[in-house]
Amino acid sequence: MTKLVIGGAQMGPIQRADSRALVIDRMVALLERAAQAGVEMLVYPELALTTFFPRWYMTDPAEIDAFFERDMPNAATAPLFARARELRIAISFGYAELTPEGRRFNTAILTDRDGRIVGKYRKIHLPGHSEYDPERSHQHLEKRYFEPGDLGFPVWRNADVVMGMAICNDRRWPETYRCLGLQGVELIMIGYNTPSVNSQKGAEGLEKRLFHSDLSLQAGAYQNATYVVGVAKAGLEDGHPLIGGSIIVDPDGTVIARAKTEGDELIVAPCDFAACAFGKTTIFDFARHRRPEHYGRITAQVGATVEV
Ligand code: CDT
Repeated sequence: MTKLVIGGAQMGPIQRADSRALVIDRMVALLERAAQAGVEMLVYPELALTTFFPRWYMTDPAEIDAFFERDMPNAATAPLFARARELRIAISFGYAELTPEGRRFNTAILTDRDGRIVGKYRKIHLPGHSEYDPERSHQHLEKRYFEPGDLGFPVWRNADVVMGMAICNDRRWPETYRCLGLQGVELIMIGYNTPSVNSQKGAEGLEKRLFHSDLSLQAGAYQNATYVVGVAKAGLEDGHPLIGGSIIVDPDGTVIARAKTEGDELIVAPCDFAACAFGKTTIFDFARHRRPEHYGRITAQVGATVEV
């Protein structure tokens, strides 16, 4: 069975004025540190190339387009792909995708260890709202700038491991992990940008925000007997705080690496994918224990209905 050293490249804040070149330099620096640590698969955050722009209400298409990538790789990201290929490190990172047809997605790509893109995922669970909301302490306009992903939850065999991706809010939904689990996933990579403040519940506090992140990632790992890597973009972006708390979780649900800062920081864990087999063949042996004949509501219904 395969062993792979997995890294999480937590990124500190990216200010609105920061250029793509500056961000790529930081990503390459993290890649170099990862190579020193023997990392073979490195995971970067959601929307890794820009600030978390859905916090701003924008109407000017040119202003919005400036945050999106039309091609991947492109001139700005080429040095990252080239260095990853030289170092033989597979990478995944998130970015805002503008397709040739003018569609906009919150996207993550996956490369193999030769720097070729082998996978693409488009975020399915888009949180927030689409119009300016004066009731909130800050805006979260993902529903304004993106459409829901149209690629489902695919997996890829990469470096001999069954890998899947999800993005930020997807990590709070058990459906995400189970769709991947049903394809035998062994490593789920999830980048995130999570505001440190709940815009609708200011008293919630940072500790609870971090707890909910851990809870979701650990439950997803345990219940599907898979490694999960959650990687933050963290810190103060133009006065708006984002949580850190990047972690690597083993298939038992145990945290085996954790970031300590809210800055650019590498977390590393040697992962033995043989460890996925126990859960997948015992308590979470889906073929023996699942009862899909009772799960119809999961796909037939969106909101909860009270029928009693
Ligand atoms: N980026 C992202 O998906 N963030 C959400 C914040 C939700 S609050 C509207 C998250 O789930 O962390």
